[in-house]
Amino acid sequence: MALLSFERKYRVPGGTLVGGNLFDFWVGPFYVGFFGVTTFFFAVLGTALIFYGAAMGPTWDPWLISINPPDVKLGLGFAPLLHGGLWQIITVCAVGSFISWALREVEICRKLGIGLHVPMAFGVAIFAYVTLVVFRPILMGAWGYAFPYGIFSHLDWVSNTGYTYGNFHYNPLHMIAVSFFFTNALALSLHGGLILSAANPGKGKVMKTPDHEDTFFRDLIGYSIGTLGIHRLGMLLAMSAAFFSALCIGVSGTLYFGQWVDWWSWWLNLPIWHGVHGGING
Ligand code: 07D
Ligand code: 07D
Ligand code: U10
Repeated sequence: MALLSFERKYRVPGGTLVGGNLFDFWVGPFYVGFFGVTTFFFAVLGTALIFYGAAMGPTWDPWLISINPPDVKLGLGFAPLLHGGLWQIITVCAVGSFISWALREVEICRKLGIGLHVPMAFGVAIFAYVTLVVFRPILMGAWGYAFPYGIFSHLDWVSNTGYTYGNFHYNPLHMIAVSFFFTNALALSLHGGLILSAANPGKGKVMKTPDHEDTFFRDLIGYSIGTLGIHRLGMLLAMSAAFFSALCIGVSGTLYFGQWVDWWSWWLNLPIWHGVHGGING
């Protein structure tokens, strides 16, 4: 079915979670719905507050604008507007708009009668963000441990926070997250490459089929995960990457306080070689 006639068939009332038919309409290509209104409200307010904070700050250089969380000394209290209060309201707006966006995705899925996989996947990204700016600061006792809203300043935060725990690369959950990110890129490039290779066999030749795709990987590595399977794998890899990211930072400063390299002493202390003359520990 052509896109425009499909849209006419599907653009009918129903499937909303909140608001009944009240916001059940489209503006141009965008479905609105109750959560479109709340997304719009939070996003406009949050962005306006970032501009207000920039106007109060020392620079309009987009790389350097930074809306900072309150000082660690404040703990978990409300901060004065220009000393972290703006950051707190902007954080409420960000969480509000991300969750609204996910619920708007849910409403669109319900209208179309498809599964909720896309909002579930986005939910993991939201979980990572909320871990950084809400869960971890609460567990550590101060909003000041969250990251600042600025392009360069948030990079400084990542670097400083990393070195607070020595070499962050030794964080085993960071290793798992990084490996999932790398595997995700490998899987997407293999998948994109395979589909394009079957779709483009060369000028004047007929497009190839999923049988060709299956056979390529059977010939190459002895196994094909299949046309549906590769999408399941992709979703799993991507969600795991963000999930283990949330865990790796979530435990730093809440469950684990030392240098990550020291965490590995359990390995050196395994009875197999611990205290063995000439072994790892001398
Ligand atoms: C391509 C989809 C489009 C989204 C884009 C981002 C804004 C911010 C606001 C100035 C893949 C739009 C940007 C709305 C403007 C203000 C106040 C997604 C695509 C194009 N980061 N980060 C970037 C965010 C964190 C890190 C770029 C957001 C953590 C490193 C962009 C968040 C940590 C590097 C950006 C967030 C961290 C970046 C490109 C939220 C660990 C880079 C992003 C809400 C996760 C890279 C100068 C991109 C860079 C980069 C946005 C959180 C680390 C500005 C919105 C605290 C190491 N981050 N980031 O393409 O060039 O995403 O930085 O959590 O090297 Mg970041
Ligand atoms: C949080 C983004 C959520 C976004 C949302 C949507 C808008 C709308 C609108 C475009 C999670 C936002 C949408 C704003 C935009 C329009 C219209 C995603 C989030 C909800 N690290 N490290 C990670 C690597 C080092 C450190 C994660 C690699 C050093 C710290 C990932 C290397 C030190 C933290 C990762 C490396 C260090 C991390 C990030 C290499 C510094 C974190 C991905 C090769 C000296 C962070 C949850 C992520 C984390 C994190 C990768 C190096 C420190 C696994 C590959 C050794 C402190 N690092 N890292 O989490 O886990 O995405 O955050 O060297 O906090 Mg690391
Ligand atoms: C995939 C796929 C596949 C496809 C695909 C794709 C994955 C095989 C079939 C999709 C992939 C691509 C297209 C590739 C490119 C994508 C990326 C690289 C990902 C990153 C994407 C981007 C960077 C683009 C981001 C763009 C966005 C988010 C759009 C920006 C949108 C807006 C600014 C409007 C947002 C809409 C909202 C909030 C809801 C509706 C609201 C409005 C229309 C605005 C008007 C508001 C109202 C009418 C409500 C009134 C509001 C009120 C009362 C509030 C008032 C408040 C005040 C403060 C005034 O696998 O298959 O192909 O294509």
